[in-house]
Amino acid sequence: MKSGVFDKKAFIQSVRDNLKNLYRKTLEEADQQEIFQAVSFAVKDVINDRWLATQQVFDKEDPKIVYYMSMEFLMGRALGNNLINLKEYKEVREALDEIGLNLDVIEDQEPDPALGNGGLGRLAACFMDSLSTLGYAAYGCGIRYRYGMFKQKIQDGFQVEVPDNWLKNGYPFELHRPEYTYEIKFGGHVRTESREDGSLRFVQEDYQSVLAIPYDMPVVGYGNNVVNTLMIWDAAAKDYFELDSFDKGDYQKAVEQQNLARNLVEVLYPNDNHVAGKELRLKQQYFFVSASVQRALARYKKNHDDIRRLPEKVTFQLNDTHPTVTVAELMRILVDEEGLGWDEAWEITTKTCAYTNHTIMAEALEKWPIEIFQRLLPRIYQIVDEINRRFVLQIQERYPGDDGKVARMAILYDGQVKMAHLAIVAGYSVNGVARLHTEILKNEQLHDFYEMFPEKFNNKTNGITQRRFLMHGNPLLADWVTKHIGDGWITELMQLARLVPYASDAKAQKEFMEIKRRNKVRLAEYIKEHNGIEVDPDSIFDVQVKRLHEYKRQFLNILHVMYLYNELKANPQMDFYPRTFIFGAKAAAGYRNAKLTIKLINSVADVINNDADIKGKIKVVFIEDYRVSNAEWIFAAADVSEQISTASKEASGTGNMKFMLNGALTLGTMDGANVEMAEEVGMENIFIFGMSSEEVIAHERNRDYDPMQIYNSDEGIRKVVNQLVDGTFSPNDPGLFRDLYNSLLNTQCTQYADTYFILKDFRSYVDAQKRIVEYYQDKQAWAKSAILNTAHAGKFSSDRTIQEYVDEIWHLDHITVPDAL
Ligand code: 26Q
Repeated sequence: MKSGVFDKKAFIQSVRDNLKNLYRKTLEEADQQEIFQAVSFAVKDVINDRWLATQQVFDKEDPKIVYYMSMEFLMGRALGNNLINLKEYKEVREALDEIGLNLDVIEDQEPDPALGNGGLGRLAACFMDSLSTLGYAAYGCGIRYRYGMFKQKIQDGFQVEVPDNWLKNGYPFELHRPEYTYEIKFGGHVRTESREDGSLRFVQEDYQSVLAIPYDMPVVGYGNNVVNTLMIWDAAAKDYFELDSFDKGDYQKAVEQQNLARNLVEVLYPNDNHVAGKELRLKQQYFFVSASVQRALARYKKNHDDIRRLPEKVTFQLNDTHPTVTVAELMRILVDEEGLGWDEAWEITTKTCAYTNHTIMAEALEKWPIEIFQRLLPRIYQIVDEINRRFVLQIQERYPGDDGKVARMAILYDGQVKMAHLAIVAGYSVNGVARLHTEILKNEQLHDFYEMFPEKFNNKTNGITQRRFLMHGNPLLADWVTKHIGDGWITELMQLARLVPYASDAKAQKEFMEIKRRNKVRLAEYIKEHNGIEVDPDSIFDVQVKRLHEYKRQFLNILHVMYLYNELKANPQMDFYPRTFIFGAKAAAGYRNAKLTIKLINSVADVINNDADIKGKIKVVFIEDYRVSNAEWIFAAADVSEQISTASKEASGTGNMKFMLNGALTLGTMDGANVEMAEEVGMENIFIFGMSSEEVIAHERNRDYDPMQIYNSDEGIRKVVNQLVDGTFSPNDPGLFRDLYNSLLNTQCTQYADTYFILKDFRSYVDAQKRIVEYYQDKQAWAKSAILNTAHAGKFSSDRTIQEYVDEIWHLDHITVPDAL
C-alpha cells in the first residue's frame, strides 16, 4: 500500500492481500484473530516506510542517541496506539466498518504485550512514545520474555497465576533481526596475559555462552513520521548444531547451552518493588545489557573512529538499578576490547551512563552476593572490584578516619555488591521520579552520596502519554476537549489549561459529566460480563487499581469499606449515597499478605454484594487481570482515584496522573507525585488525608508508633479489625485472615506492627471519604472540580518529562523525518 496516505480502498485491499498471503483465506472465511493479523500487517506496511526513513535520517544526521535500558517495557497493545499515532484511527475504523468489521473487536484480539510489572515498565513505554513524538533518536533495550506478566484468574476469591503465552499466535509488530546477533559469556575464569607493550590483557576462558538475537518493535511518533525502535533480545544456544554431534563432551555442552538459552528469556520476574535475589535474574540482566551495549557500540563505530568521543553520541539511561551492569560492561569493552587505559575508559563511562531511582523501599534495593556475582560474571566482577577500590580511596581521602562512610557507601561491602552505589558512582546523573521522592533521596536514603556528589542529583517528575490514556482510552472526552480548545493538546498537554473557563460553564459541565457517565456504563458492562455483578452507573465509582503492595494500602481501602458496611448495617435508614468500590491488582506470586488481601477484598465483596439489607448501596468489585488494556477503560470511568500509599513510600505513582487526566478526583496522601498534582489542581479540587512524609519518617526514626493504643481507644476501628478474625467475612474459616490481623496488631512486638500506619491514618481517611461523598452530591461543584482536574493535568505528560531529560541530562539532537514518497 502507498505509504503516508490511508486510502480506504487501498487499505482494505491490503487487508485482503494479507489474508490471502498469510492464511490463503478470503475476508469472509477469516476469523477475527486472522483479521487482526492481516490489519496489523497492513498497518505495519505503512510504519515500515517511516521506520526506514527514520533510519536514513539517523545515518545522515548522526544524532545523539539515548539507549533506555530497562528490564521492563509494559507496552500494552500496539494496533490501536499505532493507528492513533499515524493519525489514521478514525479513517481505519470507518474503512473496516464499511466491510462489516469492528475495530474494537479486532483490537481486542491482540495480546497485551506485558513485558513489565507495573509503574516502572509502563513508564518506559510512555517514555518511548514521547521520545518518538518529540523527535529524538532512541532505542529501548530490553528482554523478549517468552512469558510476560502472568494472567490473573480469581478462583474462589483467590488469585491464581496463569502463564501469559503472548507469542502464541505470532506477534505482527515485531521484526526478527538475526543479523545483529551477539555472543554473551557467562562463568569460567579470567586469564591474564601480557601484551607486547607490557600492558595486561584479560581473557575469559571456559565460559558458557549464549547468543542474543534482537527483535525490533516500532515505536511510532504522533504525526511526525518518526519511528524509533524497541529492541528486545531473545536467546539461542550457540552450538545448537552440535546436538547432532557424536562427541559426548560437545553434546553435553550443547545441551547446557540450550538450557541456558531457554531459561534466560523464559519469564519476567513478577515482583514489583521487591527484589528476588535469584541468580537467573542476574543472568537476565547481564544478557540484555551486554547485547545492547555491544550493539550500541557497533552502531557508533560504524560512523566514528574515535571511541573517546562516545559520550557525544551515546547515552545509556538505567531504568532503576536492574541494568547497572551496563557500567561495568562498558568498562570491559573499552579496556579489554578497545585497549583503552582505565582512566580513559572511566572518563568515557562516567559521561555516558545515568541512573534513575524508582524506589526508597528497602526491600527493593538490589544487592547481590559477591559469590554469585563473581562466579557468574568473573571479568565484570574484577572491574566492579577495581571501581570499588578506587571509590573507597576517594571516600577515605574526603572523610579521613570515618569508617561509617565506607561501610555505608562502598559498592562492595558485607559480601554484597550494592547496585545503587555502583550506579551512582559511575553515573553522571542520578534522578528521582517526583519532587518529594528526590528530596527524600537527597536527605535520607542517599544522603551520603548527595553530600559527596551534589551535582549529580536531579528530579524528573514522571509523566504519562495522553495519546494512549486520553485519546485511545477515552475517545469521548478527547473529542470533547478538542471541540473546546482544538487538538493542540495531543502534543502539548499544557494547552488543557484552556479548559479552565469551561469548568464553570453549566453546559460544559453537563457534557463532561454525561461523558463520564457513558464511560461508567461502558465499565459497568465490562464488569457485568466479567464479574457477573450489576453496578449502578449513578453510584460513585471509587477506584484503586495498581499492583498489590502493603505500602499502597489496598488494605486501608477495604477496611474502610467494611467500616461503611458496619455503619449502614447498624442504621439501614441512614442517608447513604450509593458507592461502587472497584479494585484491580496483581500480587507477586510469593507475596502472602498481598494475596491474602485479594482474598479479603473478594470475601468482603461476596458478603456485601449479597446482603439484602444493604439494598445495593455498596458494591465491591475486584476486576480480574488488571492490565494496560482494561486500565484505559477504568481510568475513563472513575469518579474517585485512590492514591493512598503511606506518605514517603510511593516514589511517584503514574496511575494517579491517568485518573486526573480523565477527570477523576484524587483521594490521596501527600506522597509521590500527588504532592505536585495538588499543587497544580489546587487544594479545593483534591482530597488529601493522613500523615505527611515527615511525620511518617519521624515515627520510623523514633519507633514510637503504637497501633494497639488506637485499637483500644477507637470502637469503630476495633470492630473492623476484629472482623478480620471473627468469621464475618470468612464464616467457614474464621482464621483465614489472621495474618492480616497480625500485621496490624502483632501483640508480641508493637514496633513491627502496622508498618504502613493503616490504623494511624484510618480516621483521617474515613473523614476524607465523608467529605468526598458530600461533595459529589453537589453536582455542579463536582463537575467543576472534575473539569479542573483534566485542565490542570498538563504538567503530567511524559512529553514534558522527556523534554526535561533531554534538556538537563541527555542533550539529544532533534530530528525531522520527511514524508516518505
Ligand atoms: C528487582 C530485583 C529482582 C526482581 C525484581 C526486581 C524489581 C522489579 C520491578 C524491583 C522493582 C520493580 C518495579 C518498581 C516500580 O515499578 N517502581 C515504581 O516506578 C514508578 C515509575 O517511576 C513509580 O511511579 C512508582 O512510584 C514506583 O513504585
